[in-house]
Amino acid sequence: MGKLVFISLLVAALSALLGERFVNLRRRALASRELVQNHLPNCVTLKNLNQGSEDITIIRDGLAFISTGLSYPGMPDPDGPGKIYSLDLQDPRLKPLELRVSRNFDLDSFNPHGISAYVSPSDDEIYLFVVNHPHHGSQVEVFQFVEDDQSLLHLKTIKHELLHSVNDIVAVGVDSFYATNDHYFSNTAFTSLIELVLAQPWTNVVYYSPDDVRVVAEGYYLANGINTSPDKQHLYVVDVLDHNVHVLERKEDNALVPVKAVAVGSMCDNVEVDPETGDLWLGCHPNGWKLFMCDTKDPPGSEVIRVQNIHSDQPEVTQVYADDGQVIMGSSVAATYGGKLLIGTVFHKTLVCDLK
Ligand SMILES: [Ca+2]
Ligand SMILES: [Ca+2]
Repeated sequence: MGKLVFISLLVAALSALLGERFVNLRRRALASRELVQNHLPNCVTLKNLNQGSEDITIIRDGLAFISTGLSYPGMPDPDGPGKIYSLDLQDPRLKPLELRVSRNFDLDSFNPHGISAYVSPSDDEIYLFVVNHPHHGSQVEVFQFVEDDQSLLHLKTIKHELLHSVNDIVAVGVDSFYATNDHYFSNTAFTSLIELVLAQPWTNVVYYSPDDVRVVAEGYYLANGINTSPDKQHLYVVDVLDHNVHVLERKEDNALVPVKAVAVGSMCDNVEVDPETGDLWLGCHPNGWKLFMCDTKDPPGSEVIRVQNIHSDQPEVTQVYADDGQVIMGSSVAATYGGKLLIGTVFHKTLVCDLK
């Protein structure tokens, strides 16, 4: 059965069963609006990164890590297994490099999703935490980045029943992190669709360390991107379906206390934080319905939103880039360094633009 036929039947059945309530839920879940083009100068697509770049993170000196080749229920499948690339934003050639991975790791089933880099303050070693969905499961891989030969040394795989549907992750130590679960059930195309149309606040944030794993925040419709403030005292959790960034305070025992929610007016996905200014950069989906349908004749657009002064009484929310899908479809992440903006997508190209 075609995707459109199946969805139409499901929507008709749920409308009959739930009436007005379902219509309201669906409106919120797949909010759509017309997009006015808002382009930036000197945009170019990055070589070899046209099968998605779901998550990107930039560490010191403009070194970016990029996850590519995500296979996710309901989205177009990539040609082969996923990969991790690095990109030196100080090098004007802007050439992404595929990172080699140590032999003890199963590359054939590698399906990387959210990523987070942790630079150890004691020895400056760089650890890359990668959400992985081999065979559509859910686990976290911890790698050490070996800069000299641009490779990743696989250190360990972390699995836990609370990490059942992980979307994104933020490392807070060499073996500790916070992660979002984007579904209540395990993530399959069917449960994904059911949860999307029912739009219930069933998803959560989990804290993980080797001797302490627990749910530390919950009540999100679809928890997605997660990151910390530069001083690591606050966490930002992006809920795609309620169109908010949730600000939480991090306690000594790693518990989280909700502070406030900041409306961003779009279905935002991953969040990167500028280490100098503390600004939040969000890759967002302006039209959830089009993203879900993935029809290249009526493509999903892309939108980048910046939030400044998020801890003040009046955070400034600005749209920095918007495209109707002719240039780039399904933006999931945005990250900046040195006046450049990198835009990654769930299954399409990767763009780099000048901010001015
Ligand atoms: Ca991330
Ligand atoms: Ca995400």
